[in-house]
Amino acid sequence: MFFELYWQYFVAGLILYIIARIGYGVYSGLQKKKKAISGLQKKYDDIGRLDQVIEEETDTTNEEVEDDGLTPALPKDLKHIPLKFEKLTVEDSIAKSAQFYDLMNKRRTVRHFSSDFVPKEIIHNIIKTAGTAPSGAHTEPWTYVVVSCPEMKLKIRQIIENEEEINYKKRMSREWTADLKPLKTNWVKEYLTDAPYLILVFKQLYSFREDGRKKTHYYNEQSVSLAAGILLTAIQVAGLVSLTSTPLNCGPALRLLLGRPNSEKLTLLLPVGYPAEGCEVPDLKRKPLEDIMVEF
Ligand code: IYR
Repeated sequence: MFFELYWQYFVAGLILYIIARIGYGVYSGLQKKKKAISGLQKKYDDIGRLDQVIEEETDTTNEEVEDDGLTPALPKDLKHIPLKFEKLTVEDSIAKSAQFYDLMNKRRTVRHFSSDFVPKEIIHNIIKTAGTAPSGAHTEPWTYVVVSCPEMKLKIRQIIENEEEINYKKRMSREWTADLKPLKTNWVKEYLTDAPYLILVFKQLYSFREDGRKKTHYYNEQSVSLAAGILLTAIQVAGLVSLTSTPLNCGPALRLLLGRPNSEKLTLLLPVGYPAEGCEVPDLKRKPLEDIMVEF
């Protein structure tokens, strides 16, 4: 038979094939390792170069640093001054924190406003207070647009009611509208023309320095959220009420109406003033401390 006659050749062929496969495996493994090593080498080289760049950029004795595009947005020689801090006694600290909690615990979201006059000075103080919020690299990425002009308030109301009707009827899920039922909200927003002031909070995604270069606003979302918390607190301290609203799909139209640039996005709209006579709010309960805090 053919196989009986030539079996030695078959066996030799098979052995050669196995040796070739093993050889190729070893070779390609070595190639892969070589590639990985040269990748790592490149990475280290890049890090080395980066270190060198950082070193050069931070070398303040080098005058050319001014033109390299890495000059900080804040003054390079910004002074550091002693902190103004008055230490309270423990008793005062306990009393003040408890009093402040009582005041803030009375804060309620109000949907029915009176049109009673509120002096502008109060609104200015409130916004100055919001402007004390911390921000990423002290970029202060916020613009507060205060609207008291009745025609402008009406235009804002029209934009919002048109969109909110579509939101309630089409865009919001059935679960969402069901969850809002107990709060008795809908797309009719009388407060937008009743309240003496509307404060629209815009977050600035970026801005420009005096020399026209772009200024990055790090953590603008968090910075504006922190400022909004302080804004609500200042409104409460001033004895006024507000409603934290986030008009869905109205941002671009309101931004254009109010002449704000493309670099700004509407984050919140708050009517601010006094509550309407006989104003009611939902009887909501707040979570107790043990449900919102975990201690170690
Ligand atoms: N923006 C709508 C819907 C709305 C959504 C939530 I979440 C609320 O807590 C309340 C309302 C409105 O202002 O009616």
